[in-house]
Amino acid sequence: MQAAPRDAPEILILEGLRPEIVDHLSAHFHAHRVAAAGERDAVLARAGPRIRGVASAAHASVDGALFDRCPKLEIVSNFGVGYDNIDAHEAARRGIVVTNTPDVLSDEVADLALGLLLATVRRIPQADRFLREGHWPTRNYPLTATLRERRVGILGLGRIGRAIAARLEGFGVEIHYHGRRRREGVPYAFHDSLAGMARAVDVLIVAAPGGPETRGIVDAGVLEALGPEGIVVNIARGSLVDESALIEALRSRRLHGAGLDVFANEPHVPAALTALDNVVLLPHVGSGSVHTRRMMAKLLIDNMVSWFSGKGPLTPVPETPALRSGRP
Ligand code: 8YV
Repeated sequence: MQAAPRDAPEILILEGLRPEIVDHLSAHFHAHRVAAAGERDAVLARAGPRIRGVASAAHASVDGALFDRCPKLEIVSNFGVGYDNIDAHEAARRGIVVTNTPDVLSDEVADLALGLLLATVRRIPQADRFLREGHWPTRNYPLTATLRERRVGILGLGRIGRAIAARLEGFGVEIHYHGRRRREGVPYAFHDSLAGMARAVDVLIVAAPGGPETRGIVDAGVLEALGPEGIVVNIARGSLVDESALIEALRSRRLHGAGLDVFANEPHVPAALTALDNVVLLPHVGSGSVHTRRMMAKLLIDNMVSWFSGKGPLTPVPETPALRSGRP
């Protein structure tokens, strides 16, 4: 791997980024790597005052404490479309640009959402286990619930939500959505309250951003409103769902099932959840194909390179002021 030019900016690569990304960034920049959270302090003590860029990923928090230690920081480039790990308002207040990786992962995550939905409704992993355990010669696999005649509500009709809706159209289900605002030119039923949508549907797909505004909004009341045939699929962030209420609803069969790719305290998943038979659980793999992770890595690096070549960031988050982002 080529070495960075002598006058290249110094950057910090936070925990959780894969070695290929570290190698690529190291070819463009003088990179200081924090391989595990415990190393952060020592790396910042050594290099913090010279750091101009930060590369981050989902579980690495980027906040005022980090900004204080990197007074020359200009840009935070995040690996992932979700950036609830970053205090983007505080970054904006300090004139620091934040970028994420939108669009390149929407189709991949939407594919997985549909996979999780089908796996949950038709109990695909459970059927696979049944066959492997040798039960088929002695009895038939029990009949399952169906996607037929279901009404699906999408929480958050952003890029990923729309990609999910486009796929759902092919499944012949009724599509509803709830979000901060009604989307123009969208043929799906809009609900101005989440509880209202939950009463109208029996599948809830969570596709809205994490962060303080959405914390715990899928609460006991919403789960109750979905009803005993209700299914929850979450490919967004675990923080949106009251996990204890979800476990209780699933355990008491007041909710039929759940397909979860994300959890409140990743990578730790409560034993109360793994003990249940009416859930399909994945280790946060929504965007996790070789193809899509490569595209996300490229966009993280391109944002950083573009910024330091004076061309502005490619995909700044909405909190980043237009002036700093180079947008008109
Ligand atoms: C990544 C994600 O797994 O894009 C996101 O918001 O959650 C996922 O695509 C994650 O960001 C990896 O750090």
